[in-house]
Amino acid sequence: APLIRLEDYRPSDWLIDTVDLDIALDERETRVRSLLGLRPNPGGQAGAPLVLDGDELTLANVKLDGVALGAGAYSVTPQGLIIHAPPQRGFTLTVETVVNPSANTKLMGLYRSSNAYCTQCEADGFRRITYFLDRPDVMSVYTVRLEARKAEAPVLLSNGNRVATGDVIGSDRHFAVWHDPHPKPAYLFALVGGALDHVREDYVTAEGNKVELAVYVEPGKAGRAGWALDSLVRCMRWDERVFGRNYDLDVFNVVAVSDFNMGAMENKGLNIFNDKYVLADPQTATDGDYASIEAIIAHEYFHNWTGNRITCRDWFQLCLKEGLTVFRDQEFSSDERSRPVKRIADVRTLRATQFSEDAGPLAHPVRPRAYKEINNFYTPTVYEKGAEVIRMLKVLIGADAFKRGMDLYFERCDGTAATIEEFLACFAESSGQDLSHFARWYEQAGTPTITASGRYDAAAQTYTLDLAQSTPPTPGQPEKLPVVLPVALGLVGKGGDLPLHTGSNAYAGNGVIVLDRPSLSVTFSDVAEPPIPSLLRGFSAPARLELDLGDADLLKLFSTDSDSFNRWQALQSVATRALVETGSGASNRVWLMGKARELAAALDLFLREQAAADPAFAAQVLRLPAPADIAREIGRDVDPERIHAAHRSLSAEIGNALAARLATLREALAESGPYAPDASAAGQRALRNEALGLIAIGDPDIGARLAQLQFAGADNLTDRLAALAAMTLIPGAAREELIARFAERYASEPLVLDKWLMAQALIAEPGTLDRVKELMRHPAFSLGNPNRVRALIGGFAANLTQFNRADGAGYSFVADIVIALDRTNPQVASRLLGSFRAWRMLEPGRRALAQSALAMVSNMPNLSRDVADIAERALA
Ligand code: BAL
Ligand code: ZN
Repeated sequence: APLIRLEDYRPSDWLIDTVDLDIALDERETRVRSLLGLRPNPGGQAGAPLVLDGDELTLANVKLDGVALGAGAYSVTPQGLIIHAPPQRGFTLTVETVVNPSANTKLMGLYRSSNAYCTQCEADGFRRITYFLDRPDVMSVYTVRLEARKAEAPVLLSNGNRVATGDVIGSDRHFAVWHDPHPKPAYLFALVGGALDHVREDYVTAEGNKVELAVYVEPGKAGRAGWALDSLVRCMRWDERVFGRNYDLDVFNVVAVSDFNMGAMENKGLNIFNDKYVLADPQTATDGDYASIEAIIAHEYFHNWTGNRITCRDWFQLCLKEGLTVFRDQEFSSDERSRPVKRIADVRTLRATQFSEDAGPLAHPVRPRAYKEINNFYTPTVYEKGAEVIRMLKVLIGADAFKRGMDLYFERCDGTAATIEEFLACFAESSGQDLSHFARWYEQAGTPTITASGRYDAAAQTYTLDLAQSTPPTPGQPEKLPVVLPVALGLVGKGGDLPLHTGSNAYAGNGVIVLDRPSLSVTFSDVAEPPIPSLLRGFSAPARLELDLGDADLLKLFSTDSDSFNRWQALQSVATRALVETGSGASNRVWLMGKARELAAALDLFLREQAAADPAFAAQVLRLPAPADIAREIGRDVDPERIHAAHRSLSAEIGNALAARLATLREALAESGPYAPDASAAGQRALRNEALGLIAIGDPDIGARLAQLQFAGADNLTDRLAALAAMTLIPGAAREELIARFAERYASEPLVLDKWLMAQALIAEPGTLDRVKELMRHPAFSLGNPNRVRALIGGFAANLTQFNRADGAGYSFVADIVIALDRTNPQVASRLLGSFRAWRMLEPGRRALAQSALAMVSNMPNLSRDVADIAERALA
């Protein structure tokens, strides 16, 4: 496949102002008639042929200005349709194609899910519906007529506003016409047809426009659509209040489908969702699901301004809409729930997904410079690190300048396909700051490490902080330059934060040091006592921090820091250090037990005095860093079994030492009243269930009994699933029985059974591979459904010890599935292959086995571009 480079971007030679689609839906032969209003692009190359993209289409006929084109006037290739000598003026092209939605297993373009028709066009699926200039900088006004058998598809939806409906006289068919007045790129096109139930609500925007909101779901599931609708109303209000953004159409529809490659898609006025991120009731969704639904509903809605009205000039600018929109949804969730807890959860995700991507062969900049397959760049780096970059920008220029910059961006770039440069220019202007150095965050891959140490001079009453940064090499970028790191900090004394006095120009004055060079020192004056530095407060930059601070000082920060994030981080740092020492073989179990007792003592005090005040925060504190975090920290010659053993020992010792405290805590937190999904009730459940997990590891007998009781007595899925998860830690007949009971109870609930599949795939025991193979034969599983694959096979690939079995059987199993899946759904296959991203840091035996599994995939003939690209980059 050719390498597509940012530097080769040039504007389209042709523009399409209007698109009139007439689509007659049929299970096997959907006819698409497209009337394009074309004209030469003044910014393009004059006299160029018209090269329309197309993929797996059957062309029925093509007309120019209404006249059929002769055979010599055009060519059809596997990549598209070329009109050799189009007139050098405005003209219309009418193209009729036939597609088979039932045969579309890639879930890109028009396909069937359950009994409905739906589409997914980002990044380049529209070319699988009709021939088109399928690039985001070609923006058109769409009018769409949909027609289908009334019985098969009573609901017909597309983008924009519905302008007509009616019956097709003399047939069993009907139609609907939709018009979207906002010019948009083809990747935002969508249609839905089917027999669907819905819930609806009227909404009036702050500007006074009435909007009909609706959430469509499979028949019989309307009772589970309320939370999504409620979330939609809340995020619309929030966007009006916080970003001054109002909605701009008469309708806003959300549709849930059960076969979907991504989480959801922001098609203009018609968001299509993976049903996992819409459907919720207390019996079939967990607290985590409620929170994800709220966040993803908001994310897709927020795209209406950051993505749709202002879209991307090209796919290299993907972070322009994704990083910014993730930032916006994170802010929304922070305002709706607990800001510190949300930050902790987001940083956990960032480290687990983005830091690990950055540390391996798939590392790439937030704005990649080249790609072979853009679908492989919907990554944690583009999304989550992209959001971190925006967050840093806000810290650097301040909230006011950030807001003015956003307003300027909305005003200046509305209706355009923009670039990162245009985006940053708005903030340079609003802040008066030169952001050219900051822009390096978009170009340079890799996770910087900040090294920090401090010196107190009692005589001079000064404290000097030495900071340095470095970024390890990543593919294609052997040498790294310093980036702009905002280091939010405090100096913590006995009675809390000390005042910060400094004459340094690196000190921004608001508790932030800007580390923008290889190293710098900042001296604080009038420091009356030796302080403990609290650095990177709120995780002010997406970096690793190597802090010259002993465990005793960290534990002091844990109990006294005014920054909640750093309190949590301090304890995590002590635990991480202990697990790295033991997991790398540098220290033994006896030493680890000493550390466990120190941690347990600190936790005991914390739980006694503070857990009740903020259970959600306390739950985060109780959850130790995951074994995969420790593997990444060790970074080389990783032995997953040793890390796992250290993790278990530490957890068991803490669980044992805290047994009484955890039991009391669980009783104090006992559920009162029926289930409610709000953050406060969810926080209590989170803490109770975190405690249950520790008890299960510390004392399996008590843990098993508590888990069984909880399973039997629970009135909601959160608690039942937590009981199942705790039981999976305890081998034996009782576990197998609970697993069986769970499956019986939820036999008709595929999304719940996904969690059941995953819980089993994550069991850290040698029997898991066979169990997973067995589960592939379970009626709940299907290789054809992305959610099922991600739950069972994706779950297994995330199982540190079992995917990385010493005999390599985990690797060959996953590699075989990647190859099989590639024939039907390359996107899901390539995602799964990404599970190998950390292979280079393994000890030599596993490294060789992982490499040969990757090579086996890479050597297969006829691989998709998606899988070939990941295999090639992973092995490079
Ligand atoms: N644009 C793809 C799905 C999302 O990020 O919202
Ligand atoms: Zn998005």
